[in-house]
Amino acid sequence: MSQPERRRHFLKAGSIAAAAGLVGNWMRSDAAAQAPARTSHPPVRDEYDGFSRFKPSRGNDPDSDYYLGKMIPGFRSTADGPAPLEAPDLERLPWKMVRGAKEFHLVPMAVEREFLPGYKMNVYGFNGSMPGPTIEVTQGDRVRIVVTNELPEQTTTHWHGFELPVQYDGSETLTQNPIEPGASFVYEFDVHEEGTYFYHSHVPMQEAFGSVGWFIVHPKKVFDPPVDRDFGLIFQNFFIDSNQNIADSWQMDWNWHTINGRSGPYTTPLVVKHGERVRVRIMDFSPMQHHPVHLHGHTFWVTGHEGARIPKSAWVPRNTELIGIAQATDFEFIANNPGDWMFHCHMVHHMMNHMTRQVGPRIRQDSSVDSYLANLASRPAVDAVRTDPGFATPGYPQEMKSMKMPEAMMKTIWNRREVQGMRATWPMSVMGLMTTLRVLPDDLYHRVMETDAEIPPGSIFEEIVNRFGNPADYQPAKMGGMPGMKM
Ligand SMILES: [Cu+2]
Repeated sequence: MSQPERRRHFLKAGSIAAAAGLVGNWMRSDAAAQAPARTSHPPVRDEYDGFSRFKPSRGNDPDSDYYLGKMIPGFRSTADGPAPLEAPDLERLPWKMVRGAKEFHLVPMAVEREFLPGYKMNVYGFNGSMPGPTIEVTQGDRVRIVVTNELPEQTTTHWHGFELPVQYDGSETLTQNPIEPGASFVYEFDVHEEGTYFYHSHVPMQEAFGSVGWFIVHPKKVFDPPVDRDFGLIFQNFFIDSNQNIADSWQMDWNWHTINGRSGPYTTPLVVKHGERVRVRIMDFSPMQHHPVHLHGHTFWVTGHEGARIPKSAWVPRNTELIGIAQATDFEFIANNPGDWMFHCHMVHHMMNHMTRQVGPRIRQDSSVDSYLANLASRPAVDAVRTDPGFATPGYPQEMKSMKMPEAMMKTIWNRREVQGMRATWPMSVMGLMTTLRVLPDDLYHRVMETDAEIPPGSIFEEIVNRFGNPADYQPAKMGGMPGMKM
């Protein structure tokens, strides 16, 4: 059993009684059942200078601390300490206190990472994972990181952004000798800073191969207002030829794109409760590409780059933020708009997987674009079963076709708690550097994340439309005519 399966199995026994009760509520259509229940949160003020945490709103006075939810407190109290980082699909690196330092063991190694179900790619990572496991400490900690090289070649590990004694900086040959295969090197330093950092190999080709991981430092004094949820997403690009499963780090082009080591639609949605204060930390560890990261349905504040939260007077409201290579950006928003929202890099080639198989000539060989433009009725037919006829300039139309999504792949994509109740067709549009932000009222959050109730595709989304949208204009998902898609 995978970890999510074990969790579902474990939860099943305890949730049968609760689920039976929920089904009753679920089927009712009276006003009381429709009202969002917020019983699991302590009471908070819903309105601040015209900004409601439970209504999408541009707010009122732009000079107000509460404009666009800027300083709207979360449900979490500062006394609870900082929210732990959630990096979907990545583990946290355990530590033990040894001689006054938090001691971590990090192992650079070759890793097989399943970008999509059935697409197992050979890359470099740490401790069996690409990206590596998250190091999470508190400002003021002393850390000792024992790095044992299990790569077939020399390496060093760099602690990106830290102000530390130079002999621990991990710059190969500049500050230390390379760590030979099988050998270890011990890094030890005090962590003065706070914020969003990461570690990576300092050998360029190893970086291009994926050797990176989060190094998150929580501030000693919790920021006010604290966030309820704290997510970390690492964006990466690879070139992996159509008949290969080994990344080619010499290429100047990139056809596979991952967030925390998975490509959409296998990226795991960020699921939050309606009204929560959410921080997302995004880091671009692509070899050669910047990413304009765009969130639908919300306006977020850019609250920091690399280090800790910057003064609120310097926060900038955005819908899209360009994140450069090796840069980390933090943003915060109030999840005040229920729904399943696209959250993605806006570069079109980054919104697809393995695009060499998906567009243009491979499915429309021998079709002339010119003749189509001269006569729009003569649209060339799509041949989705044609196999790799070669490269030519893509023609019209430009709709992506023939991404193979066999039944086993679809089952794996759907067999995750976080996607339950999304529209049946959602996997067709969430690809490459794309994921989803799900903002759910408390009762629906409970149903998706904390019970093992049967949740039909589309049911949670439809319920949100019923409560917050206009059900008369809602279009249920059409399941016919999608190539390769069997559900
Ligand atoms: Cu991009």
